[in-house]
Amino acid sequence: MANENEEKVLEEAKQPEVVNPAVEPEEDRFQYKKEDVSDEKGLVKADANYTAENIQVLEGLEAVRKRPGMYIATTAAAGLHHLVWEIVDNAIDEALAGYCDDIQVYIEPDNSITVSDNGRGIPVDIVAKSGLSGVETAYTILHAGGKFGEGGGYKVSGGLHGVGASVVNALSTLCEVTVKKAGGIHYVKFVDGGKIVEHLKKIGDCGPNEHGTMVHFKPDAEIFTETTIYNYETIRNHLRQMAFLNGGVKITLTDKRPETPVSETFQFNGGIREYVSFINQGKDIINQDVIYCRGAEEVTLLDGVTKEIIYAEISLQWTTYYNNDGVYSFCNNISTKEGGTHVEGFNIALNKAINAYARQFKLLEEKENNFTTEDCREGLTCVISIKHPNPQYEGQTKTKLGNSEVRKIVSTIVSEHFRQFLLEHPDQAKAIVTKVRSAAKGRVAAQAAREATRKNAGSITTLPGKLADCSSRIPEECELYIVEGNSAGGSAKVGRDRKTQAILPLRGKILNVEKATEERIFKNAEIGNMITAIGAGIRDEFNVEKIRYHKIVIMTDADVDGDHIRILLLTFFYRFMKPLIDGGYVYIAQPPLYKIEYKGQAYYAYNDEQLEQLKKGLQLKPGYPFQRYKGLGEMDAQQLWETTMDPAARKMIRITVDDAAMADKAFTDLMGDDVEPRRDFIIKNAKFVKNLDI
Ligand code: TSJ
Repeated sequence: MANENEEKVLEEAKQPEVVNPAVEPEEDRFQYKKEDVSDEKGLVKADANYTAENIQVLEGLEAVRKRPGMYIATTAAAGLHHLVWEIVDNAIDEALAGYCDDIQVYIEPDNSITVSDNGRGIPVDIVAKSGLSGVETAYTILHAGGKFGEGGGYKVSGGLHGVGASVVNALSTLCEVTVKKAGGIHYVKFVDGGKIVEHLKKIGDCGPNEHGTMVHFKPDAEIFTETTIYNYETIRNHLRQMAFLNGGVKITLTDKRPETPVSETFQFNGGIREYVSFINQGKDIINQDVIYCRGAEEVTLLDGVTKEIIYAEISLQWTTYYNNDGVYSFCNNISTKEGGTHVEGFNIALNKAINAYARQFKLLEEKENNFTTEDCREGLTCVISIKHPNPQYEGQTKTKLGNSEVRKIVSTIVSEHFRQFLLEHPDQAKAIVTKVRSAAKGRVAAQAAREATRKNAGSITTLPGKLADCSSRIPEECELYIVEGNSAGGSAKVGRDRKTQAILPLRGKILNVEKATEERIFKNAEIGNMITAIGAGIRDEFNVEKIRYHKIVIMTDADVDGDHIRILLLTFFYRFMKPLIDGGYVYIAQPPLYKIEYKGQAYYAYNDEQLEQLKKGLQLKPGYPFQRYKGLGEMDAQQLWETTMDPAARKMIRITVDDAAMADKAFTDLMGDDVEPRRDFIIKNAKFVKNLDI
């Protein structure tokens, strides 16, 4: 379409004149009402063309700026990243509609973001409803969603963060959209939270077969007050997950901030099958072939007329592990952390199919009880991904899928494919049933030990003898130090603040809970002590409201053994008291690595850089002696308090898990028998460890 024609259409539709914020006071434009038009107010004549509707548009974006929390939940780092997810989602939708297979994401040197795709390009012609071009509709009308053109599938990414490109615009100081389509390059630019600089305009020609959308935005530092710096790992993990969940789509991330840009490409033609393989990397596998189930069903929406299709995909594979939290579920590419009807449907079908198969082939005797769902899920890694036109979310964090029709759809699909797989692969089927059977046996055996542990949990009289408890009973102010070795434990007991700090020394290494059976875990004294001291039970029965300490601090030596113990402890908390990690109650103490004595005064350094700074600051001669701590035991009580335990002076690392799948994999890598991966613990954990000064 020719440029002049477009401009004519715009004119005819009585579009607002372009406003140049450089020459106009911004406040006036936002507060402007029709009856206020007057030269005295210093408004340029062009403003008279504003219609009520257009004002609403602007006010809409202003509302987002006033209360950003309503639209992106947080203006902290997570919110900053949500802007990227939102824009990328739009490109992924285009890929799901079948029109795009290449998405590029750039972190620009100034921490702005560029996302481009090779899709059809956002429609550039006028949308009847808004009277604006498709591009401007998407960018200025709240919840315009993806339907700014005709046809095409439903917008999949309409869930938690599917807030619309307009929200990104509202929260950015700069937003540029370039669309290549039908031989033309079209461009529009917004500034200062969505103020249009000049209407969408054809700025050049492109080849007749060239098409795509490119968006560049810079988040507003006035909104994102905590940080405007993007985290490479966070973006990388999210894009990798998107590539797994949308098999075949190629997503490239390039970080242009380093001198030499860093680039990674994700494309998984196997989709969620490869996702399961990825999560299971390094684990011993029960069934070599990842089982894959997929199907779709047409439903009529609440209006009784519109027909839409619900898609479901499930892939699963068992490992020899003992965990039963390996089910990762998604709706419209959003993680449903609290599960929901899709997971329920899966559980039902899984349980029925395994029991039916076991009975049919006499792997389960007539007199024996059915396997439970818990038995079936031990060691199972499973990804459930559904696409739903009208998802309903429930639960505390609104991450639980509520649509009841989904239960049946998923269970039917899983039943069909899974039963067929079992029949076609008798060896793998038998291996699965054997695994499930051993889980059932373990469950019965663990029951007794579990009973015993539960009876003890929470009662003060039975607190472990090794625990030096604090005197306060206010969990919010109480801290539990879990200390490697008896000698360091002794120093900690003497040096601590007795009112708020409790000490639990650990003797040697604790059990690797990921490799041990549940029965052995319950019989392990060190683990029993921790469960009792924390006092809130474990697993399903864990009640975070009952924890006796709001800070659980792991204090180990800065050596390989210390690393190992720390990882074992984290694995234990992750597997048995996950809400403790989710709630940010777990910390790692940071003891100093070096001490310099100078003029009767002790100086500490926590890393090599600090050591160098210290030497410089004190103007020490080369060769001036300093002590390198090999373990906590080398510090006396006073030193331990001053450097590591005194809340006023200490530094600790707070553990957070923001991606269960990632964490599970990291733990598994670290659990391996190689020393190397364990050594890189802190580096690897950059994924889910946040530095915090406390
Ligand atoms: F919205 C947005 F700006 F955030 C954005 C949209 C950002 C990015 C990176 C890509 C996209 C986008 C939108 N890519 N592709 C599309 N496609 C459409 O908007 C589109 C194109 C054609 C038709 C049609 O029916 O002809 C329909 C749609 C929804």
